[in-house]
Amino acid sequence: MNTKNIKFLSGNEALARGAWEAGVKFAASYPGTPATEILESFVQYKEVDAQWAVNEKVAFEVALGASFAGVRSIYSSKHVGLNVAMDPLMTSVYSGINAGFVVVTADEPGMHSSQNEQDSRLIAKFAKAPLLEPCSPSETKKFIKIAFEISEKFDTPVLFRMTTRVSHTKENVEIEERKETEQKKFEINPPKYVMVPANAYKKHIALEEKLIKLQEYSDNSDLNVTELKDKELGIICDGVTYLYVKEKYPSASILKLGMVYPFPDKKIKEFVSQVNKVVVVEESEPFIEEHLLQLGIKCLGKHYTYRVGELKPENIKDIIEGNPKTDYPGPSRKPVLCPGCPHRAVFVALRKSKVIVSGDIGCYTLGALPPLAALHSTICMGASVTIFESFSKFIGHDKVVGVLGDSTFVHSGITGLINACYNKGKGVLLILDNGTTGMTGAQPNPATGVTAKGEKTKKLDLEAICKACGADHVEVVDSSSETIDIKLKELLPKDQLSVLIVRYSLCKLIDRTKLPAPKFEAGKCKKCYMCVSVDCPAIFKDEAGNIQLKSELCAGCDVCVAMCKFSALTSAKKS
Ligand SMILES: Cc1ncc(C[n+]2csc(CCOP(=O)(O)OP(=O)(O)O)c2C)c(N)n1
Repeated sequence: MNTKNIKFLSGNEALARGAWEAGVKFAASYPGTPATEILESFVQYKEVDAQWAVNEKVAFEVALGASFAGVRSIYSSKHVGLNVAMDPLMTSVYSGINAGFVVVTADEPGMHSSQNEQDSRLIAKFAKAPLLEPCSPSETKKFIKIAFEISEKFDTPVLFRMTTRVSHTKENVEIEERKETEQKKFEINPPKYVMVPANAYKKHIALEEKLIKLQEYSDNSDLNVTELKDKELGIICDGVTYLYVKEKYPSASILKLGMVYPFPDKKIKEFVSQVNKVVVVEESEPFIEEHLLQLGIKCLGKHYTYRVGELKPENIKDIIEGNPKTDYPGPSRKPVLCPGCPHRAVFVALRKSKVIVSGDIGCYTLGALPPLAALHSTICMGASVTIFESFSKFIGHDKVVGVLGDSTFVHSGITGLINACYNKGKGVLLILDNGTTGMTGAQPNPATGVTAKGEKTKKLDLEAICKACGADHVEVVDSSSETIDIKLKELLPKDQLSVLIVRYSLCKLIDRTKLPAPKFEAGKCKKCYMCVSVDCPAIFKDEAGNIQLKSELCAGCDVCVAMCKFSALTSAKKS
């Protein structure tokens, strides 16, 4: 092997590399674990116009538009992101594409950083789109190229399912040259591109016929591989599970599905006829298992307990022996806001005010955890504003506050704010504007004024847009607890909808500017523990009940200093 042609790549990096080699010219995404690094990897390729879109629906549509315009194009997001893009997905399978179009969804079994676990294989069946699923970074690079070929051969978007382990595992991957693709002409063709009922009806008939052809392809494709060994045990699996099975049952016969939908029915039946016991080993939902049952094939699937959480190599034996899962491992450590995070002071003020807080998804969701415990609902991106509208109507606008970040506001908060203003909602909405998409690793968004490629661009004026949405009062404030406290007291009783844009000069984590840690005088400490109630990793109570301040972790925000009534903690900035 020529080592010059080898790169140590994660699954996400291999995916971007493979798509680049396949001549992709456009990539759009919205950040989200475990998919974020896909778009971040595309940024390095000058031939690819790579963009962070404002949300996944927009990302999907601009990418589909690029395909219609004639260039190979790719969409990527985390699993819940595809929910946001479901509307265009469901109809783009009717219209079909022009140049190859691949839709990547990165599922997160175990939800290390998500609000739920979803199995996107079910979306393939629902949307009637083919779905490919690799087991490793090398296979990801190989499969993504095939995905573009399938897309063009069958005139369809192709779903490409990654999972956390495949996205984030690294291995040596053989790299190849880019194969440039000619831009295809966009032919005006309303029966194909205009999905009104009369056209869509015909397209639905065509789609059903296309699925039969895709099933034939799946049956004949090398993406689905039979490995016949010991005929006592035949295992059907897909994705990373294949590697676990190989590790634990190296002598078993295996049918590995790389094209999971449409199912290769003939290959499945043939495999089953050659082995004595059939077991399906799959992560998340019993997608393959249920299909086998539909085909009338007797097989052992997994106990329902394995639908929750990641599948681990050590689970394989229990699944094959039909044992339920007995442990649901919890998170290994409590997530916490970074030292110096300006969100902290806001939640200290919200906790003090005793308001009910409808929250959202971002770093600030950590304000829900004790001891801050000042965020009381989180469902999906943008839902802080809409739930806040109903809270304010049915609980009282002087008792509730909505909180979301700048990226989330642009993603799906704006429509909620228009709705709240239009429908006469009242109360106080806080937009925590740290100028970045912090939670997913500080990607720029329209309120940052920088593109994915790091170029300066038009910066969204949050104040102007809130006013245009219909907010009665819009004000930019700093993030100190005192300011938030004063503003809440002033604005909550008012019969109006107020938006407070809590603007931080810079997210301290990204800025890395460290201000001096406060001084701590143990002799003055009365052990009231108010300082540790701000939930900062830099200040904590030791086993003996004494306060410990780790100055090497401290970012000098002084939120703990403000909590100390006995002057045991004093700001180093003042002296
Ligand atoms: C539909 C969907 N897309 C993406 C994500 C991943 N995600 C979680 S929070 C977040 C945005 C956070 O940015 P912001 O609202 O500015 O808050 P910050 O983390 O900077 O405080 C993203 C992209 C998600 N959970 N759901």
